[in-house]
Amino acid sequence: MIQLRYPWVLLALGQLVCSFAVIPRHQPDRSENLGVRKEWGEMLPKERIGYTNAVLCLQNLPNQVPTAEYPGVRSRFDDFVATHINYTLHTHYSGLFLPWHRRFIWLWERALREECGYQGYLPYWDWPLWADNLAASPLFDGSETSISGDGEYNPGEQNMSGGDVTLLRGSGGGCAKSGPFKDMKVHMGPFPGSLTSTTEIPAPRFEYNPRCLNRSLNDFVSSRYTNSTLVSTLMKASKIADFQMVLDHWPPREDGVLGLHGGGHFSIGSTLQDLFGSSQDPAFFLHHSQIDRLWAKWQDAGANRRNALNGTSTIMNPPGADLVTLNTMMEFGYLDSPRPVHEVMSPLANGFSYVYT
Ligand SMILES: *[C@@H]1O[C@H](CO)[C@@H](O)[C@H](O)[C@H]1NC(C)=O
Ligand SMILES: *[C@@H]1O[C@H](CO)[C@@H](O)[C@H](O)[C@H]1NC(C)=O
Ligand SMILES: *[C@@H]1O[C@H](CO)[C@@H](O)[C@H](O)[C@H]1NC(C)=O
Ligand SMILES: *[C@@H]1O[C@H](CO)[C@@H](O)[C@H](O)[C@H]1NC(C)=O
Ligand SMILES: *[C@@H]1O[C@H](CO)[C@@H](O)[C@H](O)[C@H]1NC(C)=O
Ligand SMILES: [Cu+2]
Repeated sequence: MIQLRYPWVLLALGQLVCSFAVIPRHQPDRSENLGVRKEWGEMLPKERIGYTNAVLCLQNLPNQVPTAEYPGVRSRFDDFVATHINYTLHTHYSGLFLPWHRRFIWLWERALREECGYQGYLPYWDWPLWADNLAASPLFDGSETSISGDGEYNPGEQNMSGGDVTLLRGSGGGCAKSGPFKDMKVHMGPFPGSLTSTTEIPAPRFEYNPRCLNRSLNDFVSSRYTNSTLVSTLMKASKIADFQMVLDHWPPREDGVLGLHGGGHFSIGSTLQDLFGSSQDPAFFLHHSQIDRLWAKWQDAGANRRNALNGTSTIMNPPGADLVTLNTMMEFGYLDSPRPVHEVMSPLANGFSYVYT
């Protein structure tokens, strides 16, 4: 048995949480066309191929993050990988999780459109539709119109255990066998499963370590941790602290021990499971699009939700960490200038102009 990665590891660390509630003010930005982000299965086959071709295009464009300082960065795609690694310790299990990832995936969508000629918008992975059979989903069926499916069967892949919970191994555990990302290389990681510091990015940091996209579809995990019951529990949260808890299972609960966020990461294989390096699996952006979608719908569904925040700007909210407010600045390294949290609280303001189906 190997130790489960981040959802368990982090339980050892302390926490401190807090929250804000501000009156919603929600003005659509009329200066841009409205983008409609669709579920993968709703997109036409040629639209799906348009998306995956644009991702492959980013993997072939030159990086802007300097390789001299960040040796693993070899493409424009890797600019996003290094940025995610660089800010992981601020933007996960913290008050910045939702706001930071909203802008991060929007920057990704913009790069696909502006640098690779993608005509559509960011798709999302609606977990419950396929939670009982990932391999049958249009996302992970391994066809040319998927985002690649299962990996080669790896007899060495182990069940995972943490606390008193065991997750059975998935059906792959090796390189993605087919589909558009069969031959892609990830360049950074893997990162250790245990977090030993909340302030230092662990080795291998930004080292160059080329390998394949590693997949292991895992219906055991998806059916228990990304199903419709959990999504409806999420949407019934009355406070942002509860919403974040159902996403990230804090504190641990038997009926949702990974949280929906961790559940998605653990459903697809070791590349997506890596807390720091997970954005190397193209499924990352569709997973986070779904998280952003549910947050946007939740924000729309009640007074005082639009600007609600809870947590600090450090992973696991250790005592003494800075509380996140609407004026907290978020950093994006080489991808964007720093942005205050208040700029991202609506998908229809401050340069954002998108809705979800
Ligand atoms: C954040 O949420 C937690 C859990 O509900 C709560 O105890 C805490 O008071 C909140 N923080 C603030 C500042 O409201
Ligand atoms: C995983 O756990 C199941 C159920 O306990 C068991 O049947 C199986 O042998 C285990 N597999 C491995 C690889 O440990
Ligand atoms: C896939 O990931 C697993 C878990 O980290 C690892 O044991 C295995 O060697 C990897 N397979 C390949 C082909 O990279
Ligand atoms: C979702 O999973 C939980 C366990 O995590 C289970 O209690 C519930 O029945 C499941 N719901 C569906 C629709 O499968
Ligand atoms: C990493 O973060 C530091 C501190 O904000 C910043 O100076 C640096 O440019 C960032 N690097 C990347 C690749 O994002
Ligand atoms: Cu992330």
